Amino acid sequence: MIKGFIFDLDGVIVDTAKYHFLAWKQLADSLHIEFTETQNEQLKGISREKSLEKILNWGNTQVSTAEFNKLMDQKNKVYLSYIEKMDTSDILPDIPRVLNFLKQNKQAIALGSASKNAKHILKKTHLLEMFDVIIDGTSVAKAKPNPEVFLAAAKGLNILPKNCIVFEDAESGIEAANAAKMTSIGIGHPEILHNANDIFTDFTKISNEYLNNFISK
Ligand code: G16
Ligand code: MG
Repeated sequence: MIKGFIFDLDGVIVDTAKYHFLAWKQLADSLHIEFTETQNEQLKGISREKSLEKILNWGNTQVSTAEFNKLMDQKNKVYLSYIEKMDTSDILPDIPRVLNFLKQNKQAIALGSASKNAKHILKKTHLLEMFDVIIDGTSVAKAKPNPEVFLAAAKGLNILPKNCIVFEDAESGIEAANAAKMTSIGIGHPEILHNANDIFTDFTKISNEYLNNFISK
C-alpha cells in the first residue's frame, strides 16, 4: 500500500537546528537577553515570528512592530550566512538510504517544515527532487503544534492522514502529527519526544525492515 512519509526538515533531514540556535543566541546576546539551549528546545519547529515573541518575553522586552520585523530579518541574515556553507555533507546520517528505499518502493514523500528557508536548504543539499510535495513556512499560516502543515502535506500527496507517517525532532511537531491522527516518529531524545508513537535517536536506527512494516500493512 502507498503510504505518505512526511519529513520535518530542521533536525530530521539536516542538522540546521544548531544554526537556528547560534543565530538566535547572537540576537539575544545583542539584546542582553539570557538564552540557553534548554530554552532553545521550545523554539524547535515553531515559526520565526513565534520564536522571537518567546525570546522577547523571556527577556521582558517590548519592541515596536518595526523593530520586531528588523530583529527577525537580523536573525535570518545570520542564519542564512550559515546556510550558505551547506552542501550534501550536511545531510543527517542514513537520510539518503531511507529516502531511496521509500522511492524504490514507490512510496509518497513530503516535506512538512515550519521554515521559510526550506526550499533553499533542499536545493543546497541536492534533495529537492526527492520530495513529491513540499509544505513549508511559505505555504502554511498556523505553526506547529497546529496540524495544518502535515494535513496540507497529506492532501498534497492525496493520502489519508491515517496513512501518513511523520518524522519529527520537535515536541511541537510530534503534537502536530498526533493532532493530525498520523503515526508520529520522534527523532531525538525520549524525554522530549515521549508523546511520539515510536522514538529513535537517529535514522541509523531505522531499518528498511522497520519501514517495510508500514508499507506492507
Ligand atoms: C524550523 C525550525 C524552527 C524555526 C522554523 C522557522 O522548523 O525547527 O526552529 O524557527 O523552522 O524557520 P525559518 O526562520 O527558516 O523560517 P522545522 O519545522 O523544519 O523543524
Ligand atoms: Mg525540526
